Amino acid sequence: VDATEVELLSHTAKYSCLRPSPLVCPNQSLVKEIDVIRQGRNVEGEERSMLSYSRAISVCSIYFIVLYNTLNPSRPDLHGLPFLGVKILSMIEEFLKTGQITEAQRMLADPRFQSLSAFITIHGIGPHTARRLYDLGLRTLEELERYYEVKPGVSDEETMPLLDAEASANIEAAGEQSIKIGLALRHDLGQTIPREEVEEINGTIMRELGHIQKGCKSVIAGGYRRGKPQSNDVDIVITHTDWNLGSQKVKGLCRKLVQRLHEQDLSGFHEHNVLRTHHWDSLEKALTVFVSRHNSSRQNVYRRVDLIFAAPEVFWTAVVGWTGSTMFERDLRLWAKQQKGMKFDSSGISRRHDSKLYHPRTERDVFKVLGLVYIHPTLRNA
Ligand code: TTP
Ligand code: MN
Ligand code: MN
Ligand code: MN
Repeated sequence: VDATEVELLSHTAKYSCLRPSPLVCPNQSLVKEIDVIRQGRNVEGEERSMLSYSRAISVCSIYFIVLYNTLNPSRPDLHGLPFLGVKILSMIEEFLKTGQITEAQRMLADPRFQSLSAFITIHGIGPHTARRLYDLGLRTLEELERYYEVKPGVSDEETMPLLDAEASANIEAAGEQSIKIGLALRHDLGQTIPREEVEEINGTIMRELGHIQKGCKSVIAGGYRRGKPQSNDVDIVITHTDWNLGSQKVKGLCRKLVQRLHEQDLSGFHEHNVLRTHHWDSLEKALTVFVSRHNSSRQNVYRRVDLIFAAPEVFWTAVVGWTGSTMFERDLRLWAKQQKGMKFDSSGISRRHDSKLYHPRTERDVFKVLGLVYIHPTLRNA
């Protein structure tokens, strides 16, 4: 990488949606180290600082910047790149010299960091709740189980009643219920899901959906679509194939499908839209726990499944919005707003000055509407 290339890079580096980001970058161990610091900021609720580290990671992941390589002893000059401030540059410098970053090592050894990091692995616990629990004196997941009176592995409906309408209306109660579910199922939900099983879960769900409404189709989005060999959950975006009447046909389907999955004993516990207080978009969706019977020789496994319903006019927008990565999505929104005078989210694309709506018919159309060069899903791992 020479000076002119760095200059070119600094333009595309500002928006990760302008450049290809493969799953694995050549600076993986550096990225891992910076990610510890990012996580530290995350659990402490320091969002601005966390975002700075996320951006630094994203820039360090640009695949043709090989920061350290025995075959490439002359390192590129990083000073021309955005998002790499004095502090992060000195950390990178330290890493290149010693293979470690002191602050990351200090963080890993910090008991508070260890507890908070463990707590947020639980479905339903975010950084804010994690800190609240820590302040109550709780330190380990076993202590959380006792605090919430959850028996590990026990997850039948007697001990884990379904969220009723009343609980759903009460965010506090719903939040607590999510945490109880998350704790009871933590050993299952902590396991990643292989691609083959992701596909099978999609197949089962679409078969069930077919009994309620014919003519629907789905795309598996999320990390699966970006090529991850193992996913933490399954994200399925669903629409109807009839461009003109589909919008009517998907309305209310989410609730019906969740109901049916439940009747078929396929959906363990549903928490309809209760997990997050702020939503990224206005699409109908269900964040569920699904009973997967993937391998007959194995026991049932609980899996997190997100079901997202979109009208045909916004289906591809929703697919792009739910494919991620989170950084790629963030930059799509920023790019649309800052460079195109448009608004992008998973539920639609519009022009700011007159609110004109765009209805892309393909994924490539989504990129075209936003004035972007198409980037394949497997290269959106910013
Ligand atoms: P996630 O399922 O949280 O993450 P992921 O699929 O990239 O990775 P994994 O599940 O293996 O950990 O989110 C999928 C994408 O959906 C994410 O990149 C951004 C988008 N998204 C929304 O649009 N709205 C939401 O509420 C969430 C949680 C995600
Ligand atoms: Mn969590
Ligand atoms: Mn996912
Ligand atoms: Mn998800």
